[in-house]
Amino acid sequence: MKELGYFVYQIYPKSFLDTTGNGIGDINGIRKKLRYIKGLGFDYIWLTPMYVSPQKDNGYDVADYRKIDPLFGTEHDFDMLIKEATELGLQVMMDMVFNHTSDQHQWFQKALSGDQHYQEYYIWSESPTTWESKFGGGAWEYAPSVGKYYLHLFDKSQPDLNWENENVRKEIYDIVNYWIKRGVKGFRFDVINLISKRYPLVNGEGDGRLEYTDGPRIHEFLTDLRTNTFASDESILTVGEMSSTSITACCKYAGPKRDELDSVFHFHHLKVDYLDMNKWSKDHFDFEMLKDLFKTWQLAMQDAEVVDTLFWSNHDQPRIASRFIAATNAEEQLRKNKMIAMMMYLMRGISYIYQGEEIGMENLKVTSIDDLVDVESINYYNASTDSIADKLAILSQKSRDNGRTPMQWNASGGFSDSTPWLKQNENFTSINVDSQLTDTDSTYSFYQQIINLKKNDNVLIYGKIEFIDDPKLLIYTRTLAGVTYMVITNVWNEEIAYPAKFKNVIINNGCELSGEVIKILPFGSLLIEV
Ligand code: TEU
Repeated sequence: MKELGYFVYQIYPKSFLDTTGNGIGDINGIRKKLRYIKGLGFDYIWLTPMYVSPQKDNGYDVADYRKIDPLFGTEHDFDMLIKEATELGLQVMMDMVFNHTSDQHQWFQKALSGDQHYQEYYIWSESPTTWESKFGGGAWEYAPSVGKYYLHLFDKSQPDLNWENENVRKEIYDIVNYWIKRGVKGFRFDVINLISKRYPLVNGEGDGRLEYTDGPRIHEFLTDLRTNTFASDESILTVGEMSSTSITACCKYAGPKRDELDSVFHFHHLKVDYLDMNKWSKDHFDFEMLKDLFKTWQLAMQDAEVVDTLFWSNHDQPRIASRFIAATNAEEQLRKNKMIAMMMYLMRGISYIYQGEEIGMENLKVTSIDDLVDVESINYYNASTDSIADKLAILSQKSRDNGRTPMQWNASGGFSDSTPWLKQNENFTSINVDSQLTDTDSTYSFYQQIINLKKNDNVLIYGKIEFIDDPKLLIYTRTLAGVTYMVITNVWNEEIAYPAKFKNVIINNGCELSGEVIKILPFGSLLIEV
């Protein structure tokens, strides 16, 4: 399981670097920064969708799976990106969106104009179920030209594909093989555990998710997908994004036989600040839940020999630097950023770090709904009966756009010469790449240190993980061939004492080690050999 030591850098191209001056990041912007990414120690870059798309959901609404959207550059630019990345030792992972297409995809357009062959590519009903869309509202939309409703688990511009139809599955294999031929060495499959719907379609409980999550034919579909595509190349790394999944299902998706996927993303640990599982709530943090989730999932995945993934952020998440307990000054924030990195990336799994996390980029202060572009955020704003002030406060903590604001490259922003497609966080004057590159005590330098430390230490890559119960601290050990490391992390803005004994100190982030007990400052953390 050599991939346990891999580090993947996630790029959201629209917000990475604009080289044409149109306010939108592009492929040539990514090419310019490949050395920056390699310099941090990464093995892969994961690119979120850049295919032709009307951008209703920022590219997760694909209108042509084989074409790069001119918004991001040319086909040649893309080929050069693959070439240059590969030369630097960075493999390219593409994002494949196969639960749904855009309503602008020619399959759906043909379906709407009465072509029965293509109507069978989608899911239709005359009497829709009560399922809810993940973006709010109902999951069915009436198509007058067809006289039926079509299913859309996401936006109404994202009709769900009918995986029961063998023709659809074959189209998908062809698309994956097309990108393999172009030199892609990794795939992230978007909400892939939602593709098998349970028939006959019934309302089911609540929002209906049990009727299509980890559905009856999912393992068969994934095995067939693998056999017909990436099974041909052992070096291809796959990861499935799993929505509301279970440990049991994940142990099959990425089990030791590897006949489906190599690894999985699951999200329970990123809902510990949802009050009663409601995303649109604020000022909540359940530390016990976070601890239990890490322990339960890490141990279960280790026992089942499943490759887990380690991540705090992506383009759907608010910024981790701003989550959980707030820091009250810059010194605390820096310690918090370092603690956050140690807590996550020294566990067992492939690490995924999202652009900007390595410099501690923070959430936006949303002052008006006009600051935001994200369809999910706007739907929430329009549907919620909370006061405007509450809605803006909640969006400042939870909107997906918090994670999508343009990269902060230097003290003048550095993302684009013109107005960015999404407001840049005004704190770019103090939080930016330039100011951190040469500062050995910066968040950037710490991420670089952690990545290189882990990549060169088999204890941190393969070591057995065990958790030590503590009411206030999150503590775990990694052990291999008689060597044991301990990671101690304090998520609170208060000093905590812990009676640890150690042989060596590997990283000390804000701890006093001189007395009988270790004193851990607010947001402090420690990596020791015990
Ligand atoms: O996201 C899947 C998904 O359901 C969530 O991450 C969702 O955005 C979140 O729960 C909302 O609170 C994937 C993509 O990562 C996302 O950007 C797309 O919008 C979505 O699928 C549809 O393709």
